[in-house]
Amino acid sequence: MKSKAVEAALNNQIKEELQSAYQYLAMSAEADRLNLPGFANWFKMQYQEELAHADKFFNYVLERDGEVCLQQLDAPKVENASPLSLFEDALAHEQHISGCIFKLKDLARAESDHATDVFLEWFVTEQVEEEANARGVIDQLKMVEGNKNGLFMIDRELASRKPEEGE
Ligand code: OFO
Repeated sequence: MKSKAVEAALNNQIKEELQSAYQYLAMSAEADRLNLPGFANWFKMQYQEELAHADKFFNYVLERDGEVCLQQLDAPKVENASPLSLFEDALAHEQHISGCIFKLKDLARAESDHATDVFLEWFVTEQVEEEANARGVIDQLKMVEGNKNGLFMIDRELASRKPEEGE
């Protein structure tokens, strides 16, 4: 790639996306432990989506004749989770990822890398959706305030999430 700084930042984003996937996989296991199969499904779908995001960055670096440099992942952290804390953590995580994408976009512009700037547009839009999805579930969980029937209904709804087409 023409800009080594952009190439390094894209490689870092591959790691961020894989780290996201790893984190959501751990959250899926935690939801299963809490006997919430719908939550477990939702996080498993999210895990798959993050793998697809990592793949998009991976393919893009190669397409631009860049060098892919994979980095070490950290162990995911999920401790003393509750249904609400899982989604609050998911929202905080997505906000972190949005920040990464914005920084990457700023860098692409500073380096006059127009192709990368355009490539990142998809992720800017995707992050709006990712944050809104997590926020939506948080709102529902706050509405039912731990009521078992309400939680059961949210779990049923989250069980219906399917893999997205083209992800
Ligand atoms: Fe959750 O959007 Fe990628 O990381």
